[in-house]
Amino acid sequence: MIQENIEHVSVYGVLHSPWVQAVLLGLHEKDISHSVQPIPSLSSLVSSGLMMPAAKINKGSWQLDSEEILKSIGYKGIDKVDKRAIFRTWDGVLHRVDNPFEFFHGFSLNKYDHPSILVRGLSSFLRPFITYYFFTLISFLIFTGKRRDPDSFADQFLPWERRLSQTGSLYFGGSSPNAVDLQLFGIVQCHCSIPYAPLLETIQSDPALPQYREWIGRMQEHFAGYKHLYSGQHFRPETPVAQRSSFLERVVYWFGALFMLLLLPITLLSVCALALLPNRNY
Ligand SMILES: N[C@@H](CCC(=O)N[C@@H](CS)C(=O)NCC(=O)O)C(=O)O
Repeated sequence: MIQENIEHVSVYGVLHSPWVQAVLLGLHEKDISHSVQPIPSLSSLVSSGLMMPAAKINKGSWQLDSEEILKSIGYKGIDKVDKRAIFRTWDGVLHRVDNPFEFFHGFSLNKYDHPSILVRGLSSFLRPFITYYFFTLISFLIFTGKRRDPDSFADQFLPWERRLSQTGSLYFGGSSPNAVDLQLFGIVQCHCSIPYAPLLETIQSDPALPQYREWIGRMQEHFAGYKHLYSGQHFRPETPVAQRSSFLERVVYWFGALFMLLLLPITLLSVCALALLPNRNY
């Protein structure tokens, strides 16, 4: 349901999540004042663990699910067939833990604005917990056989390639992006933020995907002023790199990561307890 008179939206989430990206792209496009926090509020932690994105419109309650959040800020919903086809383009993302250092490094670079240096410092120290959580979750999904690589990573993009050629539209939403564009482009940001080379190279150069690359270029132009664009380094037209944390914030992040490693049994117990909360849809 569309929410009227939106003054400010608080978003909890990590910039490597496609669904968080979709929400942030929507807020940017609608020019809605918003802030992003990498650590959930206590109420959202208790009700839905570390599930992201969560958004709070004005002073309302925390709401989950990117599509629902996008609907609240004025986008139309996505039909079931499209949803499944969007989700398929996520294949390959579980490879991001192949190199644990790259995974933690990617998270350490995330930039979160907050006027207070104390809050920024504390969130840099606590953020590694979220990284441990996702590292464990993804490793668990791999361990339980959820990662099955296709013969070609191009296949997952073909329905969208065909749609662009058949309609001749600039965007999946027609003359302007809709929620489908935002979720698909959110997944592109996800693939580019901690890249898995075979997958990224497929999107960049597979001869079966010319329209999809053109669409990525158009989206990059459309979202030129967006602060969290990771694809701009990998696709034309080149756009500025997503904002990065300061050196000091990174030092605090790695200090936090080391501290939690020294407390590994406690870190793992907390990660598992949070992973057992409901609302997961893998
Ligand atoms: N359908 C949801 C998917 C959200 C989702 O899967 N979020 C992942 C991050 S990409 C998450 O928070 N997982 C944590 C968990 O499952 O506990 C949406 O569109 O928001």
